[in-house]
Amino acid sequence: MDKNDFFELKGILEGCDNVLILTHKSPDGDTLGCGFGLCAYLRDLGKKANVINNENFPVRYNFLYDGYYVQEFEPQFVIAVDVADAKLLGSHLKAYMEPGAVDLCIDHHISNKFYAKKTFLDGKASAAALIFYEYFKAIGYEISDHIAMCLYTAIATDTGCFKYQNTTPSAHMAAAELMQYNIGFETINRRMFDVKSKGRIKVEQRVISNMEYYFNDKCTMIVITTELMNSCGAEPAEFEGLASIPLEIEGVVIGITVKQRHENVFKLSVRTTEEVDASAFCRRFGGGGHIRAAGCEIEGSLQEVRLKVIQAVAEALGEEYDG
Ligand SMILES: [Mn+2]
Repeated sequence: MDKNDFFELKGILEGCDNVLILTHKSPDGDTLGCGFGLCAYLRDLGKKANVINNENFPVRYNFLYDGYYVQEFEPQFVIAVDVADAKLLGSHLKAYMEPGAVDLCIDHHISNKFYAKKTFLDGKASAAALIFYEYFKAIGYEISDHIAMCLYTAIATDTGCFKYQNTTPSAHMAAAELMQYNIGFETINRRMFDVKSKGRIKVEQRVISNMEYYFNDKCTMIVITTELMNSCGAEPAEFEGLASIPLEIEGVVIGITVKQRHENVFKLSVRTTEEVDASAFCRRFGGGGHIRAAGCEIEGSLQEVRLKVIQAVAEALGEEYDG
């Protein structure tokens, strides 16, 4: 995106009113940071705007919506932030999945489906929030501490605290400038990356104690059955993002998380180090993704699924496996 794009975007945002800002389902720091940051900006311009999501806003991000209140108005303009596909809006927002229902989309996913009437896409941005950061800079808008906090949180979370492959010098530079505002970055990072709920610790405890090891510990697998989920007494959200755990063990080249969806349907999340292509691995089962992180769904009983997966791992590692 260049100066002309930002100038065009400025025209659109200054020209609209009664704005509905849509965030994606299972909302993360980027979609919420962009949503509440944009909302604060539009309200500062004297416009009415609300942020909506498929579900309640997660409590762990409550500092992003501290002081936020819903305004009364008839929506005239709909903006989706960090939403690559209208389907990702979630079932409660079905009305906005219709073609032409979203006026503007601001996003950074190269997989964007161009479902909105107008899309501003920067596939190189580590987070959609970087587009807003560059935009505010380009138009000379003085952001508040709150907006700085929203953007920082979005960039930090989408880059896994500046650790993931998608982290860029631009992300670091934006974060460095945002740190100069009163945002409490230390508290944000502690809350986003270090603190876990009691329920979550219980889940991790169960999952780690049941971890399965294969092929001289080069492959680790965790299995999350419905029965385990019910017996932990934890919230569904506390079972998210477990896929990185199998790869935390030294020497592991492929880490697999098997999660029961239905009686005979299991969802696989595969994480790998340099040696194995996760995307190719998941394509065998009709899935896909990135080279280090991919997913697929396999049908069958847990025993059948486990066997299929271990056989596929054996092939990927060039090992022998006779069941
Ligand atoms: Mn994002």
